[in-house]
Amino acid sequence: MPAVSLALLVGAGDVHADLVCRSKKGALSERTACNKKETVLDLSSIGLVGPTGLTGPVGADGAAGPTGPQGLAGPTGPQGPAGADGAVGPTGPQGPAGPTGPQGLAGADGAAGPTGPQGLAGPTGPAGPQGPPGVGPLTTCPPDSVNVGPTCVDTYEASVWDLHGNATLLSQVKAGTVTLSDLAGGGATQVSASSDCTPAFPASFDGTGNWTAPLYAVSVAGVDPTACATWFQAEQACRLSGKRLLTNQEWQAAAAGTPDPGSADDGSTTCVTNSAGPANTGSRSNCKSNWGAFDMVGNVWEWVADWVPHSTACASWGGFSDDVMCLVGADTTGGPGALFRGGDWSDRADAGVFAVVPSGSPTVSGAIGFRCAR
Ligand SMILES: [Ca+2]
Ligand SMILES: [Ca+2]
Repeated sequence: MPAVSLALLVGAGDVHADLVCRSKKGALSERTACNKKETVLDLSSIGLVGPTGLTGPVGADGAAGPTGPQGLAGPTGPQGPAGADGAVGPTGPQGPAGPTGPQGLAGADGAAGPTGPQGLAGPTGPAGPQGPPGVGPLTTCPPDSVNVGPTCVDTYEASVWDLHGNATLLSQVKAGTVTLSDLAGGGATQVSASSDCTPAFPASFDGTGNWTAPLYAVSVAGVDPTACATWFQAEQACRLSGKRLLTNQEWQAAAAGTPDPGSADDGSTTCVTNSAGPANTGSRSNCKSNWGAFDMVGNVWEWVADWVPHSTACASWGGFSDDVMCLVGADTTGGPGALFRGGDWSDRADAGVFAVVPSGSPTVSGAIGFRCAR
């Protein structure tokens, strides 16, 4: 090895040289690395290693390093200014249906429909009220009367009473339940008893029937029947008791079957047809009609409702009956004739169920009484 080159190599004191490289031509150079065409010279092989050389000059800057990793994101910046309004968007989808509205006004009536079928029969209604007396076929009469077909005929000749305002007695009279004891106990007094026609009818119940104080006809046994009554008084006394006079036909019907003793009045059980005076009605047990009415023959004559022309004479029933019959002639001046029936206590043969006299004006009285009916 050349000395100079070696001196250079070891004398320079270059501390940066690590290797000594020798080219193929034998040139030596100190490098940190040898290139491919050089070989590394083993200094130990030559047995010489010099002192550390002087510090070499500053080397050139190195090449730029690779790019570093991305840094952390910075803080969010302030909000920017509002942008311009956008364009109108497309039409949205249809919304849901709203709630149901209130009911509308009623419409006008429609045309009538066809007639429907007949409905079922309704239930039977309650029984109706009792019909008026004498209209229907009554099956039960009040206690003061007997059934004669459709009519309730008083069982006894009428007695007329002043009840002096006793309302209890009046209700009993109208119901047909009053007794002689009730009348006496209730302070009632009889008017115009037939034996002597006293006390007379008062002026407040005179012969015209235009009364101002009421009197009442009653059907009770054991009392002297009232007589000396005009037709008008008899008719009003019946009406005030809720009754009426019998028609001539009704009287005839109710009298049927009554025994006719004529002069053979026994003064005890027979009809009163030949006695000194009237008897209490109902007292002659055998003087009873087929229907149960007493004293329709004799005792006192009895007004009936019917009027006819006032007759002028009496005749007879011929061979049919011995009873009196006065429907003969017509008085053209004397006013009407109201019928009275049956005879009185002194008529003997003239009395009977056919005895009929229309010759009395409705305003006469005498031995004429009456009976009522419903
Ligand atoms: Ca009589
Ligand atoms: Ca007779």
